[in-house]
Amino acid sequence: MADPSLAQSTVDQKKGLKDFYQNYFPIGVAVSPQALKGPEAELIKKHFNSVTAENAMKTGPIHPEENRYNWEPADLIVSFAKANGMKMRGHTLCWHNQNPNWLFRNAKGDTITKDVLLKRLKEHITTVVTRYKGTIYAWDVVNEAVDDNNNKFLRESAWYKICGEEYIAKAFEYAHEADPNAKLFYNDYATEDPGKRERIYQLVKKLVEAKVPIHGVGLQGHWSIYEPTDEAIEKSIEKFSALGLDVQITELDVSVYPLEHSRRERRPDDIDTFTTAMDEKQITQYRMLFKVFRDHKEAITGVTFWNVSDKHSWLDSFPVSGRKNYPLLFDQQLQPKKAYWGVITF
Ligand code: HAH
Repeated sequence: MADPSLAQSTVDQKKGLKDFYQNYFPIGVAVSPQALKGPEAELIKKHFNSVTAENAMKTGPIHPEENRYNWEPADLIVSFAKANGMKMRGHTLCWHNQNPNWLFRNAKGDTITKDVLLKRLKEHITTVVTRYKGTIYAWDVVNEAVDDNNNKFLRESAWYKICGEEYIAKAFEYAHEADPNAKLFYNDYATEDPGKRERIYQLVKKLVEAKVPIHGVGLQGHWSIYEPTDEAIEKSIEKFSALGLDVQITELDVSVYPLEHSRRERRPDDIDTFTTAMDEKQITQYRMLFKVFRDHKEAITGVTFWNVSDKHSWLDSFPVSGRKNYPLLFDQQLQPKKAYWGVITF
């Protein structure tokens, strides 16, 4: 392949990612309210036509106490999206992580019953979805409910332990009641792993057959320069799409390290400089990914990056805290990387 950065001298510099992809799908980005000021805001406006709150709409941050919602950070992001004519995806209504302490317990500190938990879920979903009705066009309703272990099915989260499988269908029903026009997604990672893909498929198929209001599957897309292959991703896109569901890539980033899914301490051999070899592999991987996405544009209704630039990404602290990562298309100075030119030349 010719050096994609050569494109730099030939393409219209005013165009951003979203413009190169206008005939394909919206290009989104996960943001914090801080990213909506200064140079990052300019970068976001130039390149993206959809936004997601990285954290601000998760249950812990937005609903810290039973009778108190913390709307401000989420509202700031929603206003930014509106002011700039961008679409907005909601993330996320029901997850095993980043929940407030009060959610699963009563005043005495005992675990609550299924009845009470489903009431809380309904109240939470109704309140949040209603507030952003008409603005948020798609919601990640349930995030990561499926277990990573091939011998298990659903993750043994507090949701599952208290309610059993039913909480999943209920979450979709509550969201649909609150905003019948919103597109409702089941969202998960490692969707290209054969075992996990099959388990997610079984779950989603069951929901579709039971006429639960689910409209799409989100493939998070936390990938790496080493994996997955194009065949694995195509298989996932085609399999979920065949259920009549929209498919979105909801949390895209391409780590420069092999994938690991559990937290661990940094080791002396965890060198974290961005090498030329990583750069080269990242160009190839990003080009491959976007080719697959373009080839499946009939199935794919959105591609969202998880963070703006290498200046800051959640992968700087996960799974290895303190190990710098370089997973995005813009570098630490917010300049397009070689992989960027690779993605926009096709
Ligand atoms: C995602 N989990 C979450 O959906 C998102 O809300 C968060 O901000 C970052 C990542 C991904 C994940 C993983 O790749 C491996 C293990 C657990 C979770």
